[in-house]
Amino acid sequence: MHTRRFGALAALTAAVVALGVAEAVAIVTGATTSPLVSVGGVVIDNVPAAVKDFAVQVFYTYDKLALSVGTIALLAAFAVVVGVLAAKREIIGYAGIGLFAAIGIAAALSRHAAPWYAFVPTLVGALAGAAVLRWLFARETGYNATPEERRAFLRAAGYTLAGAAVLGFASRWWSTRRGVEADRAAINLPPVPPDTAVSPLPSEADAGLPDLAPFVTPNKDFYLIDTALVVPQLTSEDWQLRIHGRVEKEITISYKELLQRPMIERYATLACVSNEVGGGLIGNAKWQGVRVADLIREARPKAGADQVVSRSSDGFTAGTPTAVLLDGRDAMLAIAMNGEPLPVEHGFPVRMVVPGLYGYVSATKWLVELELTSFADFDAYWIKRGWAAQGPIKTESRIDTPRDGGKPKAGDVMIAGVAWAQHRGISKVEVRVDDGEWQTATLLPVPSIDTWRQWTLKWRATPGRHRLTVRATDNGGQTQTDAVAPPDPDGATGWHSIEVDVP
Ligand SMILES: Nc1nc2c(c(=O)[nH]1)N[C@H]1C(S)=C(S)[C@@H](COP(=O)(O)O)O[C@H]1N2
Ligand SMILES: [Mo]
Repeated sequence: MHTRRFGALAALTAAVVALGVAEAVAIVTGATTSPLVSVGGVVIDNVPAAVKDFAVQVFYTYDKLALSVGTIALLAAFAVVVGVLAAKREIIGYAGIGLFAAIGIAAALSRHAAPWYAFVPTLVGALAGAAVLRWLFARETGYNATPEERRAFLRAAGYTLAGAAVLGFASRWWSTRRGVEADRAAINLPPVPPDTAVSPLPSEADAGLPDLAPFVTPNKDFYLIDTALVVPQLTSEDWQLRIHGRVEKEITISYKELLQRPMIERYATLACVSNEVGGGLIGNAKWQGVRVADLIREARPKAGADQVVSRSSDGFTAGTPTAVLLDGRDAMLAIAMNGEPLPVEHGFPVRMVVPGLYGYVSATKWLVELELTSFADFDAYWIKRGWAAQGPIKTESRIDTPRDGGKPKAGDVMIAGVAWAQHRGISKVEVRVDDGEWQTATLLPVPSIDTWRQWTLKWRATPGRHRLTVRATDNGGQTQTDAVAPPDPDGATGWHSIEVDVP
């Protein structure tokens, strides 16, 4: 007979040992075989879209951390309940561990491209957890223990718990930061021939104002959106791309072979369909890579193959119109971002970049497959979850400075921001102060129609509260609509508007 408090402590220790050992074993078998990662992945792929959008909005890209913390908290609560029951009947403890193992194993085996041995980390972890539970229960002398015995026992349990937690975190850190970072650091990017390289940016492309998004977004500041609970670890050695499906000729290409193909370099602005009006899920980078169109033509698509599904190593998919990839725009398999090999979290070793389309229908990171199919035959990841199959980027603009709620001094104030309509280009940006006339802003130069464009407008600010509103017009003459729409299903619309208080 044991106390409830003892039962809870013993079960908690067993749970931490189980998870820590599973993480350590997962180093050998691959991160996605870990119970925490695979259960988290199942949750990410199956939560209702509304809950996920809410989480993305609340936690931005920290939603994964929130998910991990939430999962661990839930597990701890589960362990405590099981432990309390097990204090009366020890067998309940093993039943609880068995349930935990069944869920972990089912999740691990269900993940994309799961190896047959994906059950091993959870199984070994569960056995270790059960052994610890037995050990703790056997050592505890229950109600008759002397205070010394009790303290000695608590110490033993505490050390076990702490040791397992450290083992788990160290393993996680090791498995996500080793190999692939070293591989990435050793990559020598092939030179880009002058005729397909970008010309140096004119210094006037960037007004360089405080708070204004720089024309080129540094990699460390570039927004991150993906469904991967742990960043897929894919070395350039392991990487290969398979082009298959409705093609005359299937193609498989290695990283080495990819690097030997003609290289192009382009500036292109990526945007997320989930970006709210005025939001920050957009960034501009210089990409280096290989034209997708050349590879697709070599594979010779069959009639009716109107969709190219790009698939990542973790099973994410995006569906891009074949016609868009072949229409002459600089769609590429990117290997470098702003002059360095793709950062691991941005898709190392290879990702797609397609100017003009939102990321969810084009920008697949950790790319391993291009499958020619049709829109009628296959719905990609976000399409299954209700988002639009076609995702051209909408014409939008944003005020970066002054800031919303800012207090600029009366007199000359520089209003500035960015406007974008990728692959159509921006022809005009207008700003309105309160209910005044639309005033035409100065447009800064851009290297192509595939990037955002900075704009500036000098304003003689007068004391009081003012509302500033911006709207852009693309090269097709379409002015950004004022109709307010949420991101779901194909991108937010409306005018960005801010308020300032001029003292
Ligand atoms: N493998 C994979 N690629 C992906 C995604 C993903 O979830 N998994 N998300 C897409 C979405 S929705 C966007 S907006 C872009 C974001 O790219 P970034 O994280 O490099 O900014 O990646 C795209 N590529
Ligand atoms: Mo996105």
